[in-house]
Amino acid sequence: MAYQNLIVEIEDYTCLIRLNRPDALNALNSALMAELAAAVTAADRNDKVRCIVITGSEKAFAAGADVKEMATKGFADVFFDNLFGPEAEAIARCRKPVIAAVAGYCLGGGCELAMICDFILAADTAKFGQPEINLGISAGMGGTQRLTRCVGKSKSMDMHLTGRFMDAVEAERAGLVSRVFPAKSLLEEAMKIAAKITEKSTITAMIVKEAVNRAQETTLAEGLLFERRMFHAAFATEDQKEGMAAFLEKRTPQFRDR
Ligand code: CO8
Repeated sequence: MAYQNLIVEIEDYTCLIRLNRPDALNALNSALMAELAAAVTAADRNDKVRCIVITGSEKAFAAGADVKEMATKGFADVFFDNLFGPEAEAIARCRKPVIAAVAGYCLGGGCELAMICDFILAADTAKFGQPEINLGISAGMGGTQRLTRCVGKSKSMDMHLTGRFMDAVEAERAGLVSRVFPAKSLLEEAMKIAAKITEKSTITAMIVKEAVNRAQETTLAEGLLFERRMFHAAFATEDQKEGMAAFLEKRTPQFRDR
């Protein structure tokens, strides 16, 4: 598929998706979101992909939903369009690991998109924020829910109510970001981390993703039971036999996703 707002490359089992609206700081318009949902869904179904990296430019991961596109819309327009709901859900439904590599502005819908990903790597230039309140709206693609689960109620309220930006150091301290790199090496480091993930059994990586996500969505008792059952299920895979045999034989495992 030819994309107008993305650059998509697949190499060595990693699908790199670059948001590409440089004139608008990668603002998320309907066309970009539809392409992104399609690209992530295609990568999820592609046997040549084991990990996905979503990134933007040096200046911006994404400066939010496209204000120019939204400004004149009324309630009925966004309600019947279900603005960005299906696209966000399609990205969240991806079963393979998805990494956000964030440099520069990561605001509003951009921050929400990064939080839909499984973890966030940040450049030291990254600025996170939910400034929707300045536009007379609230977050609408998961910000009030995911940021709160991520950084706790107090900091989430602060971010949403003041619209202030959080730098990479604060974001890492707060648990929004897993690691911070110098801006120049962000993408290289993100691709190295993706490559590490592609060496694992993709079946196991997908089980891990499902189980960790359960922690956000269910009770501790249900989550623990789900984890234990998935742990038991892993013993039905050839990759478990290979992983344990390789450990005992002091060699690198050759996973076959079976
Ligand atoms: N939408 C559209 N265009 C944008 C956006 C945006 N969010 N952000 C930047 N741009 C455009 C600017 O209009 C400008 O274009 P032009 O040159 O044609 O005027 C270009 O990008 C460069 O921007 P600036 O000149 O403003 O660059 P600065 O470096 O001076 O400032 C900032 C950078 C601070 C990032 C500034 O651009 C800014 O504040 N942007 C808006 C940030 C914002 O409010 N984001 C939240 C948007 S609302 C949202 O995300 C809702 C999410 C819910 C979606 C789900 C719906 C259900």
